[in-house]
Amino acid sequence: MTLQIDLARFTNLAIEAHDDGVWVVTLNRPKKRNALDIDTIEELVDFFSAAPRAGVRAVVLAGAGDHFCAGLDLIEHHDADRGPADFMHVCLRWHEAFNKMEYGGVPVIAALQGAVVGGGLELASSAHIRVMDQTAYFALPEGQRGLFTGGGATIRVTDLVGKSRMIDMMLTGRVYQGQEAVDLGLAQYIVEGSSLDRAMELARQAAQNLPLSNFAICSAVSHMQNMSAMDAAYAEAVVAGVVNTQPDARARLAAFADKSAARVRPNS
Ligand code: 1HE
Repeated sequence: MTLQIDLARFTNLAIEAHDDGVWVVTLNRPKKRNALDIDTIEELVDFFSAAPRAGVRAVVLAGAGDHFCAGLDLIEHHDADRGPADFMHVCLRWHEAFNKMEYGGVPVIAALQGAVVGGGLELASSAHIRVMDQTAYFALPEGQRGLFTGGGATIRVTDLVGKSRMIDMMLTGRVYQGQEAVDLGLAQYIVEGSSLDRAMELARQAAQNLPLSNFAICSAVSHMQNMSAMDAAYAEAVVAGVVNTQPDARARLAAFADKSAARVRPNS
């Protein structure tokens, strides 16, 4: 049974479903530079919990306005004057949302522009593919604000750029942008025009894969990073046993055998 997602529930996220199974999820508080408040995180948890069972074939995650996301809502955090346990629980909800994205099995492609900073970078690094435009820039200003990362940067940003660069970003507020950001792994694509257009193309491409293949690509790879090499190899064999024998794959294999399927060629 396919789960229905009630779009009327969402106010901080603008959500559009397209016929090809690509859903566009837009952080929609541009006046606040899409800062992540409690309600936005809860909406991300709701959407990404439901997406794998709602027929969503790929998600483009975008931010409205000139900036993708300014990170933690610093005004809400200031006004709430939270204690340690309260903020620990805030962070655990961020992890819930971002883990659902990374491990949910639905491809998530982030379309980035302007500031991708603090928690905004933690959010972007939970996507499977990041596309940046020429205005996008990445930073971890937590150190300067008297804060520390709480939404997974110690794991995901370190994974992208390495421990020393991550520590440098936090200690000095270093900003990465342009081709250098791609070379470091903060984004996989940089475009002259709109990152949203390119992200949509990539999402449509990914949405043509069989859902079970995408499920494995977008959850098994992440899970295997957390395992020993021996266990990961075992898990890979089990996942491949299920995915590579799926009945829906037979038509694709038959098309290769009868030479009607596209061949893999170098870029022209
Ligand atoms: C905000 C936020 C925010 C903007 N929380 N309200 N993140 C940061 O340290 C980044 C903080 N933000 C900025 O550095 C800048 O706002 C931007 C580079 C993102 C955009 O600059 P600009 O000139 O376009 O906008 P602005 O004038 O600074 O802000 C416009 C409005 O957005 C203003 O509100 P207004 O009601 O006065 O109009 C700002 O207050 C509001 N705004 N950013 C709340 N972050 C789980 S731990 C994660 C820890 C972190 O993420 S720390 C990093 C926090």
